[in-house]
Amino acid sequence: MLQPDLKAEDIIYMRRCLQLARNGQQNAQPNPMVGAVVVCNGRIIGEGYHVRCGEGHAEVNALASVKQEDVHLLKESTIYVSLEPCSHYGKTPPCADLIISKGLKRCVVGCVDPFAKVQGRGIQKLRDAGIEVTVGVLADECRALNKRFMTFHQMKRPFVTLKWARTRDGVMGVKGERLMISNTYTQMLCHKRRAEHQAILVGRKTLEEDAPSLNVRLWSGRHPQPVVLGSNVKNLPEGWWCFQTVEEVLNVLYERGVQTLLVEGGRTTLQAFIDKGMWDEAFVEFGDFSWADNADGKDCETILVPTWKDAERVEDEVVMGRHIEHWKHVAATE
Ligand code: AOF
Ligand code: ZN
Repeated sequence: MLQPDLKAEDIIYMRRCLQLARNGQQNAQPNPMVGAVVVCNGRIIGEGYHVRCGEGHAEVNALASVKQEDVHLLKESTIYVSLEPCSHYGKTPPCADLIISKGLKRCVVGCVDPFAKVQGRGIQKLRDAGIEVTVGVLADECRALNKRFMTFHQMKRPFVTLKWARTRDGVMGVKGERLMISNTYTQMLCHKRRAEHQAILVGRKTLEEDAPSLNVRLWSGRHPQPVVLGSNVKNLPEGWWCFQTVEEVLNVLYERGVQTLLVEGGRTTLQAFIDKGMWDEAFVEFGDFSWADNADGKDCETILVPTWKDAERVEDEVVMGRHIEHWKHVAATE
């Protein structure tokens, strides 16, 4: 439902903010992706986005892009920002102060910044300075764009992504054997996924039996921090972190500022996160065979996929004919 005072042009310019914000996909993290547009009488006179963590925020870049001959128009202009302008001194000075000093007339905000040092204070600062502020234009889309950042700050834990591969008949693994379900293409995607997370976790059994390296080899990007869940872990590799419970994992990662966690199994570990309701998205790769057809009458003990509820299917990713189902936890924050 549209807010009664929502103007059609506000939606158009907020869409532009969202589009600009997405340009920060690779380098803005762990900061959010944010876009900003400066508009005077139906004309965009400046725009920008948050390019890289540590550098200028979207508003700074948008205001810096206004041409010298248009600077006098700022007093009649509206600045659109997909996230509330900040009010704190972080790596950069507060954007709310900049907007006030430039004398803008109006500010349209997509959604409130959940970061504890901001949380509405940027909006308040602008209002106190006499700037007309509209909040909540395309709010759901603005929040969804930064779902990881939002979850981290609102839930005070990392955004948790689960990942597993299964045969058509629901087998994830076979005791005493290595069951290969992924192919070259889906492995590449899996490494891309790793590069998109700050930490990656497996259970003690997976570490001891498979000795996975959990790094990014088939894609280019940063290696996530490897973590193992379990007690009495033997031969913990150098640089790995080890925690005993799901709660401990999430608390410590939050304290250390880790916003995203990829859980790659095995079944017991995945089920532990599901049972605690501590997951946000899941990627399930479907292999192109059934275990039963390939078992050749072998009497092996199979490990079946985890069971869950509150899971909603979003969309499939198809990689060279392989389906990777994408699910989200319906209780999760958007
Ligand atoms: C904005 N506009 O474009 C972004 C904001 O360390 P800093 O100075 O970069 O501040 C990071 C925090 O600022 C981040 O956690 C989030 O609350 C906010 N991000 N704010 O006004 C932007 N990227
Ligand atoms: Zn800012």
